[in-house]
Amino acid sequence: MAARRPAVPLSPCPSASGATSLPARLADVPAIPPRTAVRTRTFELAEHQINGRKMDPGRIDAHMLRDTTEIWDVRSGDGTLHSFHVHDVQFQVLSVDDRRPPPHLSGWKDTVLLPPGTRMRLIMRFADYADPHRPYMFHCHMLYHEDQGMMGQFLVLERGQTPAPPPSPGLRRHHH
Ligand SMILES: [Cu+2]
Repeated sequence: MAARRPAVPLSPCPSASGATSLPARLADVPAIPPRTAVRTRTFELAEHQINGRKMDPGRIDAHMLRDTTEIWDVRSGDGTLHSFHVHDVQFQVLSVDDRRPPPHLSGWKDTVLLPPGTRMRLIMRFADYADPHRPYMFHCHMLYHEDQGMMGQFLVLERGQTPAPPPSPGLRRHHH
């Protein structure tokens, strides 16, 4: 089969009259109302730990019921740049240091950058994928930090489910 190559020089797309301008309105992001949150959890990232604990595959740090909404109050507490990444859900940023988030933090996120001393309130709904055996991770996404243990795990449960004991560490996989 003949190799396909782009024309040289490239010509503009036939309908390119508005191609360099963004539409006035991008995707709608329906705000998750804070009053729907059933609890607030606090996470301080410092010294390669979260809330003073390193990742332990044998410890579940939080459980929540499927179909509930929570606020996670996250802070970089050691004068270092961190980030915060949550598996399973996408979240919205309610506030950055008690102010409304800037435009680039107003959409759906799965990771936020946490400058030193910064506090962000995140809101998330655990809408899917309850499983008493398989926890989800949350962690700083700087590889060195997470590898040092700046990570925790949570289980999403159906009403009436009880958490299974965590499997042995050798059976566990984590992907970023
Ligand atoms: Cu970090």
